[in-house]
Amino acid sequence: MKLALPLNCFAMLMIMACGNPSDPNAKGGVWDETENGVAILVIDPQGNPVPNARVRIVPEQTWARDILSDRNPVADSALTDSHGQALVHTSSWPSNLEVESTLGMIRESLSSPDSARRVTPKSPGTLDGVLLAESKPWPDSMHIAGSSFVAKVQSDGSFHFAKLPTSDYMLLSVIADKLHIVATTNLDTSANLLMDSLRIEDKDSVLLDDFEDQIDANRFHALSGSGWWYMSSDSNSQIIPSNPRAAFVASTESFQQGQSFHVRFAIDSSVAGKFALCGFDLGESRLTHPSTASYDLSGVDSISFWAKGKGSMQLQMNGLLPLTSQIAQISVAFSLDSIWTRHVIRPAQMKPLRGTTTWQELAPYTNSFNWMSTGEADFWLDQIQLHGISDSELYSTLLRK
Ligand SMILES: [Ca+2]
Repeated sequence: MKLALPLNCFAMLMIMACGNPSDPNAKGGVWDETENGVAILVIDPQGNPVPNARVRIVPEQTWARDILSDRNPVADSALTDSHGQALVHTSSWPSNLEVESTLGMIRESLSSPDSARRVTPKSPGTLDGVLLAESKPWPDSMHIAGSSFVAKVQSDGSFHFAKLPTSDYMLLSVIADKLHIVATTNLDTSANLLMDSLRIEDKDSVLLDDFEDQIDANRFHALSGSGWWYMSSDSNSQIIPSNPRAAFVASTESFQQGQSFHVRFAIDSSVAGKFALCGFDLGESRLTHPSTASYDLSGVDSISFWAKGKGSMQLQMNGLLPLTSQIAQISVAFSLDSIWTRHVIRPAQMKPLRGTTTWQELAPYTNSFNWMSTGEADFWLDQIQLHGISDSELYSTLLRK
């Protein structure tokens, strides 16, 4: 999670402060109480406490089960007191914190209990959507993954979220007792977002990323977590720019006038063994342990992406084989053209990178994709797609009871 580091650091500092016996403000008891929850302080931008703010906590692990069972996914809720403080409890992590007050709203993902969470609500946005007639019969309601937010689908196929905090969101509906992914989006403060012509169907492909948002994770981040990352053989082998988010480029060179991923590989290829790679996890699977997070790609019949630039690249697919707990990799080499070119990779083209793992062995346990170069390369990338599988199938482990 992109927010994890600064927030955890903040929590650590607060815990240290609480633990100092000479600190007159020490409140060890609060920490005891929040071993299974969050102590929250809601303040306005001037630092004044916000009383009567509604605080809710929604565990990610039980969210799908609760929605499919027609139960409220909120584990606990409370109102802030006159000091702007409230306690909410859960023993299930990660969980999402939702705060709603007259001042506005805020939503945060927490990976562990927190004894001193300090938040300032901001103006909410709205989200309106319209389902296409051909998607009939329409579901009764539209849910937002990992949240308490739900909107009724009207008889004309429209739905309306009157107030939502800034966040990235995944919209889902229950159809025939299964959760289906409808769309992903991200909402800014005070924005009024309209998503029309929404389709509910089991598509036979998954658009993993088109780089049209500013989130340095694949399009399913709101459900699965995950991010774009770099890795290199040594500190002199680099990918530029060094921050993946700075690599999202909207220019006349981008794919179909949109936003694309553009980096330069700066690698001294005269020295053997040097490389750099950029890639993303299909999901962190915050619901299991990160080291066992994998997704079943057995149904995938091809992987496609658009690329251009200069240099030689490899697409690599990585997984963790459960029997041996070994990281397995398969890969395919391709050259970059100066014009946007669609690359379609079929399973048979992917060869073992280390050892003898085949596509058939690795596909059920895939956890990430990356693009690697062992020399200088100018690399544009867009429209990364899996074919032969739907998004709801790919993330089915996160969408069932
Ligand atoms: Ca794009």
